[in-house]
Parts: sequence; C-alpha cells; structure tokens
Amino acid sequence: MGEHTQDNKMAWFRQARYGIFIHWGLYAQLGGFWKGERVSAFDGAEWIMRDGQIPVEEYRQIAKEFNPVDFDAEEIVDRVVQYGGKYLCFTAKHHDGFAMYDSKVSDYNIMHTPFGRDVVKELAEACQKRGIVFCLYYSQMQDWEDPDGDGNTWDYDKEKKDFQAYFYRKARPQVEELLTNYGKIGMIWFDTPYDMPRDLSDELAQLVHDLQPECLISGRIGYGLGDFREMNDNNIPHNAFMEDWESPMTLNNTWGYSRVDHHWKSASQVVRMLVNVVGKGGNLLLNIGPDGRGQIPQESHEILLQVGKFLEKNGESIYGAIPMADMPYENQWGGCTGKPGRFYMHVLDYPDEPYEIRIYNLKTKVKRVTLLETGEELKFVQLYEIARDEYRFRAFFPEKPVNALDTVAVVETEGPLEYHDLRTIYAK
Ligand code: H79
Repeated sequence: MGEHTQDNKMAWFRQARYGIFIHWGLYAQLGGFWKGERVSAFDGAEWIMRDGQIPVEEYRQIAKEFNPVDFDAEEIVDRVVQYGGKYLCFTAKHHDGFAMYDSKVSDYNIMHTPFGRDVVKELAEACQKRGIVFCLYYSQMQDWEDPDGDGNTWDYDKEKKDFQAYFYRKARPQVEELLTNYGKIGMIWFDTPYDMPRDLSDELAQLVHDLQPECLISGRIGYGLGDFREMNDNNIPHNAFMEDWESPMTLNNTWGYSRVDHHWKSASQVVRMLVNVVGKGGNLLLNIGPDGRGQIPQESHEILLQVGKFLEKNGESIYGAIPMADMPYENQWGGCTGKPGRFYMHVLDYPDEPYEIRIYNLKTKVKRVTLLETGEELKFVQLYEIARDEYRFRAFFPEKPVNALDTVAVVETEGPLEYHDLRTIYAK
C-alpha cells in the first residue's frame, strides 16, 4: 500500500485519460417523447420530466413498465473495453430522482419495476472482472421526485422546500449506500450543485472521504471540494491546463437516449477531441445513452468501436499522457500529446506532397522520429534561422497515412520540451 498522497489518489485517473459515461434511467424509455409528442430538450432527453413539466405521479408510472430486457452489464463492460475506455461512470440517480439500484432509503428505485434487477451491482461486478474503474454519477442537489429536493417547482411549492431535510433523508444516505454496497468506487460524479449550502457540501465530501478515502470526487460537488476540475458539459478549455481536469462530452446532442437525435460525431471527430483534451492535460468522459431496452444505440457502438481500434494500436500516445504546455503556434495539421522524454504528433489532416509537417520554435533537440503503428523511422531536420530568430523542426511523412483517423509519430527528445516564446522573436 502506497501513501495516501493526492498524487497516489489521482494516479489511475491520470493514467486513464479516457472514460465512458453512461446515462441511463427511466427517461431512456421515453427517448424524448411524452404522450406521442416530442418534448423539446434544453440540455438532453434526460431532462424530459422538467422540460415537459411532467407531474411526478405520471412520471412515476414509467417505473411500472420499465423492463429493459436487453440490458447486459457484461456486454456493456466488454464493449467499454473494446472502445478503449478505462473507466465507466454510471448514473446511479439522475435529476429525476429514480435510483437505478436497490436502495433501502427510497422505494423509488429499479427493484420496484418489472425488471427488478440492481443495475449498479451488475455493472460493478462486470467492471471488477474486466479491470475497468467503476464510477457513479449522483445528483446530490436536484431531485424532481422528492418534495424537498431541488428543481421540481411544478408539483411542489418552492417556498416550502426544506433542502436540509431532503439531504438527510435521501441524498446523504443514498450516497452512503452507494459507497458501502458496491465495492470500490473510483469516483463519485456529483453534478449541478447550484446554491447547495456549503456546510452540506462539506459534509458530503467528508462522508465520501470517510467511507472510501481513495474515491475521487468530481469538481461539481462545488466550493472547490472536488479532486479535479470538471469542465462545463461539452466544453474543452482553449489552453493547456496543468491541473487534473475532465471534459464530459456527448456523442450526439443528448446524454439520455433520444429517438430522434442522430447528430452523431464521427470517429474522426472523437479522435480529434481526445487528442485535443489529452494534449491539454485532461481526461475525456464520453457519453453513451442506452435505449429503453437497455441497448447501446448501434450508431454509438460503431463510432466508438472505430475509436477503440485506433486506441488498440496507438494507446501509448493517449493513456498516461502528461500535460503539454501550449506550443507557440497552433498545429493546424492536428495536435500533440506528451510523455516524459517524448511527444506524439497526431496527424489528423494528412499533408499533400511533399508530406512534410513543421513545428516552429521547438528548441528541444529531437533524437528520433518514428511512426507509432509501424515503427518506421522518419527523416527530419531541425534548424535555427538566425535572422528571424526562429527554430524550425520538419518531419517527412510517408505518402500515405498509416491510419485514416490519425497517423501518430513518436518524437523522442533530449530532455524536457522547451519552446521559444513568440514574444522574444524580433518585431522588426
Ligand atoms: O447529466 C448531464 C446533464 O443532464 C447534466 N449534466 C450532464 C453531465 C446537466 N444538468 N444541468 N445541465 C446539464 C445544464 C442544464 C441547463 C438548463 Fe436550465 C436546463 C438550461 C435550461 C434548463 C437550469 C434551469 C439551468 C437553467 C435553467
């Protein structure tokens, strides 16, 4: 057992770099439709109860029919492995307040459906078997079922809400159940803290630390109590960010399953996103929204499988990558990811003849350049142009990309990366 330092605690997260988010709950059965009509979604189809102002007594009826017979935790986790994801984060309870596990705290849970299976338990066991880090999403503030939970103002009077009562009756004890009954939890992903009172957030963080000292807490517990910064949904920071952080992203435009959202990102867009995030020092948490039968939409599956095949051969450039300071210029041909003593050029837009790619104002001496997939050594030159006070690195690629998604070259360097700051370059 190592020491309980923050570095030790973050180690798996920094190694992983790529995780799969799963949004799945009663809303999956609706797929964005209520009584035959599409409910316009502010954020995603998992918001249907709020967006449609569906009365809790009517929404509750979905539970009576919920029977996702195709759900197979082992198959889902096998797929996460195939996709190249290293952790899986599952919505144990989203804003609708419905627990997807056997909760003694509230009957509003999956055991009281025709399905009657503890999905959190099945996923936890499957992850354990496959070496995937199992993480749980829990909406600690919003709960549209509970009269005292935040958010439901169409059934319940906002003025009469007693959030503290909700916290002690449901949120806190449910988090306790989740961190007690399902083995080791890699991370608990809190969300939408809004104006949650500081003392209760403190208490929640303390509870997690007491029950599972190694469990990470997402930044959205609020008040800087998290172990890492959670970027905004579907947002990637402009610049490299030298702390621990994660960007949660959707594969189409919704988190929960929607029957009509077909705005899928391509595999190539996903790889670009992954390189962008990992190059800047973060983790990508990419979402899947299984449908009302418990199946991963075929489109998601095919896209993520392609990304997985890329990672199978090029994972070295992503997993365990370290944050890289921004280079002086944008790399319009793609991007870079870093490791000690080397970095990886990800050629996303393959060059035409003469198949040359340049990086300007890299001062560090390059020792060797090879293609990651084939090991083929590439010719390169490095020079310093005295009149312009500019460093130039040119690498010569083969005529054809080795991978249609991303041709990765390993650039071995002498010592740490050093750039020539643009501000020091002669102005005139
Ligand atoms: O779980 C996924 C989303 O459901 C959840 N976060 C990801 C990971 C999420 N919660 N809130 N949001 C996303 C943003 C929601 C914004 C809005 Fe609204 C909802 C805009 C309009 C309705 C709440 C009410 C904020 C402004 C008014």
